[in-house]
Order: sequence, then structure tokens, then C-alpha cells
Amino acid sequence: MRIVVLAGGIGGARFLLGVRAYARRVGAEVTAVVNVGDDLYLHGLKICPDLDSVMYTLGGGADPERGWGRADETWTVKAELAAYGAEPTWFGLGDRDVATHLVRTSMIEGGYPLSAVTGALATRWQPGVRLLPATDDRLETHAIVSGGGPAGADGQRAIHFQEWWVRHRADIPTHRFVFVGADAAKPAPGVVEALGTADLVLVAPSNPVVSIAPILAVPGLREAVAAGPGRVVGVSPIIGGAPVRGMADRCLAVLGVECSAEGVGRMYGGRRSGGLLDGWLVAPEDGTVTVPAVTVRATPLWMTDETATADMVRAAVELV
Ligand code: FO1
Repeated sequence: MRIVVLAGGIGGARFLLGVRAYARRVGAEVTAVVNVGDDLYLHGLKICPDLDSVMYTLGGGADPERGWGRADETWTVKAELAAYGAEPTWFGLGDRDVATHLVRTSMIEGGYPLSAVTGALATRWQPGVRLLPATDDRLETHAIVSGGGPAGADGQRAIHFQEWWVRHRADIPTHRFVFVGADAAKPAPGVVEALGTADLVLVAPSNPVVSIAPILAVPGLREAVAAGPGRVVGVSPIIGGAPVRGMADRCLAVLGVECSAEGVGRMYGGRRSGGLLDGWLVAPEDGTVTVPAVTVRATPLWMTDETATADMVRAAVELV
């Protein structure tokens, strides 16, 4: 059995722990197609937050509370950069984490595509699933905001997603998100093939707006999901009207989408009517959720441990 997971960072990483556990139970192989919209260059280093969250979490090296960066981290480089007044200081690079960015940056500058770099880094971490970036090309999520700095004639300006997320904590008037580079991006090697042979495609309970949407914004990727043989089941990132973690509520508000399991399900849409999903897993707390042309199933969605998450995956398999 072949499972493909569309995943973002922290929630996606936690979910992949359960997908891996389920795959080990039934002997399935797993490919994770991971968002690159969070990626940025900082202090001369190429940083891939979602790929790293997934790699560190599955490799056992992630800091469990933060969800990003390394366990047992130290922050000497960060302090030294601040001592030089090297901006930005609002994005903290851990010393162990810097080694990942140094290896990645030197390989990229050596001409390796991001997918090859990701494979090389994963050799050390042995995540137990194949990690693929959604694209090897530049695709960056930027937020169009008002206020807080020099703006265009209409008072609006674009800031990188990380500045929006980390510096402003999404607390700035925001008009929309744009995926810079998306129109010229191609699916990374292996992505279309994986979707073309998948028995099941899972949409992780990641942020639908800034983690899943940038994956689907890669031309040809959404089409590959729709045309693939595998059934597509999404897992709601919203339980009881609130995001499990992060700021999906702020992101959905920018799009004017209701922050609910039903709102996100309807945003993704039914595959039979040109959307994404065949099935949609929602939490029992959310009561009756209807999404046109989609089979909705209530099942516990708290990823309290790998077994609970693996049970969610089993529910997805049973649903389709
Ligand atoms: N998130 C923060 O809130 N503060 C940080 O200083 C920060 C640094 C950081 C460094 C490397 C990395 O891979 C991720 C980092 N994150 C940080 C998380 C990052 O913003 C993620 O993109 C979001 O958590 C969304 O996935």
C-alpha cells in the first residue's frame, strides 16, 4: 500500500509520526510532500522550516514543545549575531539547527536541487518516510499587509511569511497571501509519480492557508492529486471551532473562511465537484459537518501520541 501525505510543519510532523506508525502496522510505504512556502534566506543560510520540522520530528531530534528546531538546543550563534546587530533578530537560529542550514546552503550553492539536499540530510535522520519538497523551485509565502513600515501608494506592502508569523504574530492588518514564484514552479522530482501510484492521499491537519495551499499552488500538483488513483482524505486542523495549534484562525480570517471543520472542508471542496477531497475526518466535538460531495466521518482527532494518530489514519483508510 502506498500513502502520500501533503503536510506542513509542526502539525504535519506530528501527524506523520502516526502515519509512519500505521504504515509499519500494515506494511505500507509513505511519501511526505512538504510545504516550502515558509522557506527563507537569512544570514546567508537557506532555512526550510517545514522540511526541518518533519525531518527532526520523525528523526527524533525535534524539541517537543517548540515543534520546530532541535532538542537540547543552545543559542550562542543567535546571541553573537544580535551582538553584531545583525538583523533580523526576531528569527532565532539554534546552534545545532545552524549546522543543518550550513549543509543545505553549501549543497544548494553546489548546484544540488532541494529534493537532493533533503534526501542527503534525511540520510542522517532516517525519518522512515520519503521526504519530498513540494517543489525544488523558489516558492515563498508572503503576506500583503498595511501599516508597520514603508508602504506602496495603496498603503500596502508584502512581508515574508516568517516576518508575519514570527515578528508580528499575525497581529497586523493583512489583506491576502501570495505565493511568490508559484506560477513558475514545478513539482519536485518524484512528487507527480508518487501521486500517480498512491493508494491513499492524506491531507495532514496542517494550516490549510499557509501550509496546504502553497503545496497545491505548484502547477500540476493539484491536478496530479485529482487525477491520481488514490482516494483523498483530509484531516481537519480545526477542532471545536479552534485550531489545534498555531494561527490557522488568523489565516482563515484573512481569506474570509469560517474557522470550523465545515468551513475548511468546504474550502478544500469535494473531488467530484472539482475540489480536493473524497473524505473529511472531523472531531466528534464538531457535531454534524456536511461538505458537498465529500464523505465526512467523525473520529477523535487529538494527536496525543503515535497510537492515537495512527488510529486517525486507520479511520481515514476505512472511510474510503
Ligand atoms: N518560530 C518562532 O515563533 N520563533 C522563531 O524564532 C523561530 C525560528 C525558527 C528557526 C528555524 C526553523 O526551522 C523554524 C523556526 N520557527 C520559529 C518556526 C517557523 O516560524 C515555522 O515556519 C512556523 O512555526 C510555521 O511552520
